[in-house]
Amino acid sequence: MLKALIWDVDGTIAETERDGHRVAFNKAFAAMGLAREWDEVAYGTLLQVTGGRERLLHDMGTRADAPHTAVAREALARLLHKRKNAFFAELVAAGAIALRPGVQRLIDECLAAGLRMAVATTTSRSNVDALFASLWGRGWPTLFAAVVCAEDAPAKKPDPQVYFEVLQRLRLRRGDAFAIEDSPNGLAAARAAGIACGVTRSAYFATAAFEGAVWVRDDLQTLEPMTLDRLRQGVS
Ligand code: XBP
Ligand code: MG
Repeated sequence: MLKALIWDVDGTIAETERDGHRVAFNKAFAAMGLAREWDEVAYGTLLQVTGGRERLLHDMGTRADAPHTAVAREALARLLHKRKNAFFAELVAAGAIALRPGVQRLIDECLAAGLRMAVATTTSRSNVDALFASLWGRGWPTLFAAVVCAEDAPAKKPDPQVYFEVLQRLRLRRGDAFAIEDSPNGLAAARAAGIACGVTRSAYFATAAFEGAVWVRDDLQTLEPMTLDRLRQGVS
């Protein structure tokens, strides 16, 4: 029986990538005097690399103006990532990012049906805290029974580590949970953990293939008022 719904964050709960993280990365580049800007298209390609610091390192690997040693690149990536997350927190605190359609209704329905909510994300904990505080206020932790972030599961999606960690914290088996993701890497992570997964397409993955998803939707608004079976099967 279904006992928990596990949420991805970036792209699933909110469209954070294009209007949040990308903008914040560009502010960090400018603040550190780097002549670099990730436009919307380029950022879409970079999203194949999960993890902001890993994304920065990957980009440096393709640039002639990047530091030459691995140590110097790592140091720059850490600094930029820290600045980026601070800018991201400022952006979301200013209300720049809203919940995606249907998210609140699904959370309300699941909680009313006795399901526990959890989070499985490759983003930093500070980003989750800033975003969720802007969406639900400082009391947001009461909504979720487990929140697993990059610091708790350093092997980023598509690695299933983050999902295994959620299951462990909830003391559930994989068949007791259902995941919601927006990206191929996220779907792959949930599937590798043996967790059934539905996909709500985000802006950057509007045309991606999602083989193995239980269902694929443009957003969660099109999910009919739910029964637990409907959630699993995507029946409407
Ligand atoms: C999200 C990510 C993150 C965010 C930025 O993936 O890959 O890296 O882009 O967050 P998912 P950080 O939606 O699968 O969790 O900069 O903190 O990594
Ligand atoms: Mg995502």
